Amino acid sequence: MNLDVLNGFDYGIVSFFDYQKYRKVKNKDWIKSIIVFVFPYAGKDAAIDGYLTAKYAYGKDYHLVIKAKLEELAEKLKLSRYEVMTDISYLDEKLCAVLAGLGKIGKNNLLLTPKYGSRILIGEIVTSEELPITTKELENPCIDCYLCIKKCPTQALSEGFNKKQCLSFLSQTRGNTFDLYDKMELVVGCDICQDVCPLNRREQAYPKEFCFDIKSRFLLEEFEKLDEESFKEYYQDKAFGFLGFKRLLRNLLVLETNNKKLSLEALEKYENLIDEEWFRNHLEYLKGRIKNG
Ligand code: B12
Ligand code: SF4
Ligand code: SF4
Repeated sequence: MNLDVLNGFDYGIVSFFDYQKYRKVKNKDWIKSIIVFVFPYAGKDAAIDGYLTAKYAYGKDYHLVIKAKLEELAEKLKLSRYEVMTDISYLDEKLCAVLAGLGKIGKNNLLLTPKYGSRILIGEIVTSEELPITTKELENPCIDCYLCIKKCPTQALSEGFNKKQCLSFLSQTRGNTFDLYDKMELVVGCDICQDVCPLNRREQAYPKEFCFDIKSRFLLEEFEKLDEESFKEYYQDKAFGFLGFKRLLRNLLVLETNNKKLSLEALEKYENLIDEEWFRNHLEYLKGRIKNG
């Protein structure tokens, strides 16, 4: 098979058989190869007032962008049977990338490639074709400087990776790990362990679809004009759209409290807006913080 159409993309190929030595996947016996791709994204903070999302979510939803690119490539390759995936995948994508020789896992728990560092998103085409594998021995680009571990505000990387302490996880869940919310700085996700990594210092060229757009900047006074329906419509092309209105409102109220911009009276108006136990618990926690100054 002529793989020339992949020129210009950062990819590697691993056999599905080799992948399954580490992680078994049920009912996918037709798959023979996985073509693993990495796509860089923005490295600089957007210079704009307001609360921001993590940089992977600056532009158009990467699920849509990457899947469209991979679909186009798969068509051009004339693969007889294939699937394209990113993130929402039955594969451990970092493991795929490591096995395909694209990089190694750094102390920040992320795939680090020699070319881009860790500010990349991973996607794959799985196919029934036997393709030439690219697996190769690669030195780990991680220089063991421990900056990611030291600078993680919640110590989520101190003993391996503890997702329950990770701010990225907390920004997505309704859970009640309240003692860590005061460390939250972004409305969605967290960039700290990547921002401090020396391997991420260089700004990379990245797909234009990942350029910052204004939907990744949040102001409470604008956001509260939305409701669940209008939220869905407005953010349908953003990677965080699936989180929904309530979780993002919770995050914004946390950030306003962290920045001492919210008064008890201002908080009270949200009490009748969302009549759900988890949300009320979060408001109680925020009230406590405001009362204690
Ligand atoms: C669930 C999830 C999360 C959850 C929980 C992650 C977790 N590990 O529990 C939360 C919300 C916390 C999260 C956060 C983030 N995520 Co996330 N996440 C995922 C998702 C959907 C599944 C991850 C998972 O559970 N994997 C299974 C577990 C077992 O693996 P793991 O512990 O994460 O990783 C281990 C294995 O890969 C293994 N491994 C790797 N190589 C090898 C080699 C061998 C030989 C062996 C045996 C094992 C092995 O070691 C790794 C480290 O322990 C993946 C997409 C996917 N389908 O893979 C994206 C993914 C990992 N996330 C991604 C991103 C971008 C992020 C964030 C940076 C987003 C942000 N800015 O906030 C943060 C980073 C936090 C951090 N420092 O890790 C990218 C990572 C890109 C990269 N450079 O690695 C992925 C691949 C999505 C994508 N398509 O690009 N994420
Ligand atoms: S994403 Fe943030 S909270 Fe999570 S491990 Fe990295 S620095 Fe820590
Ligand atoms: S900050 Fe240092 S220790 Fe952490 S992943 Fe980057 S190079 Fe490795």
